Amino acid sequence: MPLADTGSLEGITYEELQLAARNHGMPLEGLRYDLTPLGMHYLLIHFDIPPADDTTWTVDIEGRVRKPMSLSMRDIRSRPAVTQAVTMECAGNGRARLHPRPLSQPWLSEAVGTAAWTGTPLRPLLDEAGMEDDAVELIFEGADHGTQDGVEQDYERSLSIADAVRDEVLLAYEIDGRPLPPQHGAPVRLLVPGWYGMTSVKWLRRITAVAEPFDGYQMWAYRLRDRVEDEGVAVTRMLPRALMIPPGFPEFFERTRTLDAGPTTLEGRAWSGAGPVTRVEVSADGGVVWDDARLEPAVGPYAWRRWTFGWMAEPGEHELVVRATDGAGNVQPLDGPWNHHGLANNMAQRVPITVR
Ligand SMILES: Nc1nc2c(c(=O)[nH]1)N[C@H]1C(S)=C(S)[C@@H](COP(=O)(O)O)O[C@H]1N2
Ligand SMILES: [Mo]
Repeated sequence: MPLADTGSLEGITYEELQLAARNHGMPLEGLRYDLTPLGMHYLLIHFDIPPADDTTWTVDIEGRVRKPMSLSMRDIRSRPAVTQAVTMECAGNGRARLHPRPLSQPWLSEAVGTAAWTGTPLRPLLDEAGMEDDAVELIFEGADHGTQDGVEQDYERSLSIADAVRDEVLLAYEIDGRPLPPQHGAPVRLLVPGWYGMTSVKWLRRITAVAEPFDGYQMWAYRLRDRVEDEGVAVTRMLPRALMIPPGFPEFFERTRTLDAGPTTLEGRAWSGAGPVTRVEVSADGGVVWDDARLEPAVGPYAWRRWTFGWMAEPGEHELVVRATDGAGNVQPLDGPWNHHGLANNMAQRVPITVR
């Protein structure tokens, strides 16, 4: 049985609480805005936010390149700039609704946000550095440091050259027209639109071209596997998801919802890493009968789109459910899928509500 968003999380651990207090989500009423107000965007920080001095920071491009480079923030800011609206979601979003609950950051559904990111495209920098013929991947290294599962590391993720040279991949240094705040990766981060957030390495200080696929800890960790010893499948682009602003008003502690009977407009946002979603459906009876929601244009090619749905709320107990379908034909499932780390779980949101 899928847990409702307001379902019980028996036995939540101190360690999960500790992570939840550091890494906040976007309150779902934030789905109201095209661009998530700064500070309301979700955050995920594995270790500590590292100190960063804009005036001495460099991003070094090295390894299997013909001309290694060391770029200051002044160099990066003086290059051509692009601003694009991007919806970012944590691959662990929805984790805490799985049974049994994988122990990590206990997201319900709120690990998402959309921002206007400004940065310089990565590709021209790679062209200037000149990839050696045997280069297959780039490793992006953050300045944050810690241990996870006993492995001491700087946060590092890789991308294939083909994925890294796409036009939309940026070295981003502004969010919503302001310098990146420390928690979002100041002074500069990688931004990979369409992918789950783990790939957009914050506090970026090194890009290393390598001749072998990178198998660092954070590459191992983001794989779909039933058991920890399985090889698994790499997590890459975001699966489709629709979310709704919980209608009516909440009870403070349990977050249960109450709504007055009558016509009401349900609304929310939907997105996918395979391009804009093409369909959003709403059910008011727990997922038996579905009707199409109305879709508004996407905020950008890599950003969510708003949906609305007119609902005649009749007195009684209801369970609202919403699900998205993307252009590649992926439909949000009603259950699971369960995997060892609780990743890429895009099961449909359920909102129990009392109509009075
Ligand atoms: N250096 C570094 N980059 C990182 C992380 C991190 O812990 N360290 N977390 C990743 C994960 S898992 C996510 S979901 C996104 C979150 O980005 P945000 O906090 O700006 O929303 O950053 C990614 N980049
Ligand atoms: Mo994440």
